[in-house]
Amino acid sequence: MKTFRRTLLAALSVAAFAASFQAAAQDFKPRIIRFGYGLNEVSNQGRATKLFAQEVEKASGGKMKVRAIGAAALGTDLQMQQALIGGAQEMMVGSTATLVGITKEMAIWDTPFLFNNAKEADVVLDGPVGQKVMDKLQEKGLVGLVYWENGFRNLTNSKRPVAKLEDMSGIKLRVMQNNVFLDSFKTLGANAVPLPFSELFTALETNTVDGQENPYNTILSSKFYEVQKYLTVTNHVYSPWIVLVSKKYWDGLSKAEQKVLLDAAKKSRDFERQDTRDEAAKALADLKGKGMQVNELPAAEAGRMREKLGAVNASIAANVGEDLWKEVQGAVAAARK
Ligand code: TF8
Repeated sequence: MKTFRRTLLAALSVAAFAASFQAAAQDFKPRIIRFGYGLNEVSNQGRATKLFAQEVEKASGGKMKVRAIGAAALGTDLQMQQALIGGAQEMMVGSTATLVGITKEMAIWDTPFLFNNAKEADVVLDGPVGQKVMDKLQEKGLVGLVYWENGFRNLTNSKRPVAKLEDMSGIKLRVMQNNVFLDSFKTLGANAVPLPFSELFTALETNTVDGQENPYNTILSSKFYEVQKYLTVTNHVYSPWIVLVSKKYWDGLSKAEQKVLLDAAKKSRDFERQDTRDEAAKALADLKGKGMQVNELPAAEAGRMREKLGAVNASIAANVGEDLWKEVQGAVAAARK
C-alpha cells in the first residue's frame, strides 16, 4: 500500500511537472525586457535588479530575459517613465517622488516624517492604500508592481555641519524634481534646486550645489562622501522606490508572463529591503571611515524642523485629496498599534 502510494505520488508529480513545463512552453514567448535604473550596479538598487532578472529567467524557463541597465544609461527617472508610457522601454525602478507630475497621489509618500520606522512603511506600502496609490498609475500608462526601499533620507553638504535649523540657510541644496521636496527645503531656509539624480555627483563636485539629501546607502554607493564633508542625521522622510512596467507592454503579455514578473518583483522586494537595511546599519560607520563628519540633529532642533515641515502637510493633503490623506494617516496609526 505504502509503495503504491509512493508510486502514485511520484507519477502525479511527474505529471504535474510535465504539465507545468507544457504551460511554460506555450505561455512564454521569447522576450527581452529592458529594465532601467538610476544608481550604480554596485548599489542596493543594482543588486535587487540583478536578483529580479535571475528570478524572471528561472521562472520562465529562460524564455524571458531581463536586460538590466543601471547608472541612468537609459535616462533619468523622468525620462524612463516617459519611455515606459510610450512603450519604448519595458521596465524600470525609480523614485515615487518623480512620479508626482504624472500621478499626483504619489506625493503622499513625500510627507515629511510620515513613517517612524521601516516596519510602518512596509505595512502601509504593502497594504490596501499602498496598492490604491500604485493602481492610479494605470490610467497614465504605467503598471506598478511593488515598492522597494530607498530609505530614510539624511542631509549632506560641503559647507558646514548643520546643528540647528538656521544652519540650513543659504545652503544650495539639490532636491528631487518634485514640488513637495522643493517646498520642504525652501521652508527650512535652504536654497533648493531641483536636479535629476544623474547630474548630482557632478553638481556637488563642481560646487554647483552645496548639498543633497539621500539615504546612507546612496551616499555610500554613489560616493558622495568624496565631495561632501558633512552629514547630518535628519531622517526627515522615508522614500520608497517603485518597480514599474510599461502598460502598453504589460497588456501584451500572457497571464503567465505577467505572473512571472509580479512574483519575481515580490521576491526582489523582500531581498532588496533586507539588503538595504543590512547595508544601512553599517553605512554610517563606513561613511565616517571615508572621512565624513557626522552629527545628530539635537532633539530640540529636530522638533523645530518637524514643526516647520508641518506647514507642507496641508498642501500635500490638498493635492492628494483629503480622503487619501486621512486614509494614509489611518493606516499609519493602525500600523503603529
Ligand atoms: C534621488 C533618489 C534616487 C532615485 C534613483 C535614481 O535622490 O533618492 O535614489 O531617483 O532611482 O533622486
